[in-house]
Amino acid sequence: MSQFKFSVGPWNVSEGADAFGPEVRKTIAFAKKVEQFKKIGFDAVQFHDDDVVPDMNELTDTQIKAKAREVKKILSDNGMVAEFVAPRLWFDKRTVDGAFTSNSKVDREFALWRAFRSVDIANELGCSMLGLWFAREGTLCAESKSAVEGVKRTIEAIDKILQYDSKIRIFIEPKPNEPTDRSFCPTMGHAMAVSEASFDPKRVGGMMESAHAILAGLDPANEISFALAFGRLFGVHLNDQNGMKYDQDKSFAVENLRQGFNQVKVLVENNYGSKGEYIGLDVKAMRTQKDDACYKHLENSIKITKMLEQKAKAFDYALQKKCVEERDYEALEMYVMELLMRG
Ligand code: XUL
Ligand code: MN
Repeated sequence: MSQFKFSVGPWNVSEGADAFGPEVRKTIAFAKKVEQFKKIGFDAVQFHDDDVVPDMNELTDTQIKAKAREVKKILSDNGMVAEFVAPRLWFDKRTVDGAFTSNSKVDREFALWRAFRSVDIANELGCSMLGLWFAREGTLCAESKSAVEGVKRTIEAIDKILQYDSKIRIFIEPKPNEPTDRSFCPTMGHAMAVSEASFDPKRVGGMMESAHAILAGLDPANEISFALAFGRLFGVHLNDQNGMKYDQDKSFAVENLRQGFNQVKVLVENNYGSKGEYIGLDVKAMRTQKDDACYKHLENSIKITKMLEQKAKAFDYALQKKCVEERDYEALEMYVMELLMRG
């Protein structure tokens, strides 16, 4: 039995296009994906605002809410709920130079409009979480923006969202780079500082993505721990990453098994999930996957998480205590290796 419930985004089953080549798999309708997600073992779906309401820039507030209600019905029909809604603040022409931190006032206003509509969509879907991944909040040309102003504008925007809806909770999903070069909010430490500076810190938390932590040269389990120490880990995106390259979103723990184990271990130790939090996955199928095997990365990631959960639950804390008392960390390390390698 697992203590965890899992969530997934519709973008995690994609057509496989990348920066160097076109789509390689057929498009699967949203309702079909939801049906399959449930079969695989997911309980919740993560959304971008326009995953719920395509072409939302062309619609009125009333039309946006009506479309969100249609999506809510698809979720309910499949026994699923929504985990969060994240405004897609990186695709539109008006977000070319960033969103909340754009140098253009009109563009900053557009970004806030999307954030407010995302809150409306979340309310229609029956969830109270807004996700902020600051894709372009930073610089490509270091001298093009003031980083001081950038951080202040980020906090101001968060305060406006908190004021727009007294129930909404916001998570920041930090990432150091890609597509921007230098992010204004690259790590969980930055996310917690922004939270602390906001108008209602208990409503602003962090979401840790393993690949993003690795891209920052940090340990994902310690990034999780940092947010937990503040009581503000609102979500996770478990996945994996082979070194500091482009963002890979590999299946969880397939590259860094011990790091994967330690992420699950700290979640288990801190009773993650007891306040309704999900183990969110943000994993991408390899471009080489064929149509009929395009959910395998999700199935594998759930399976690996549950296997590591069993390992974490079998962890011998008495042995750890003895090793710590004797300061024999070689013995402790070898114990972890044996725990992970035995069947
Ligand atoms: C980007 C990333 C996003 C967010 C949601 O690297 O992880 O998919 O998780 O906007
Ligand atoms: Mn993510």
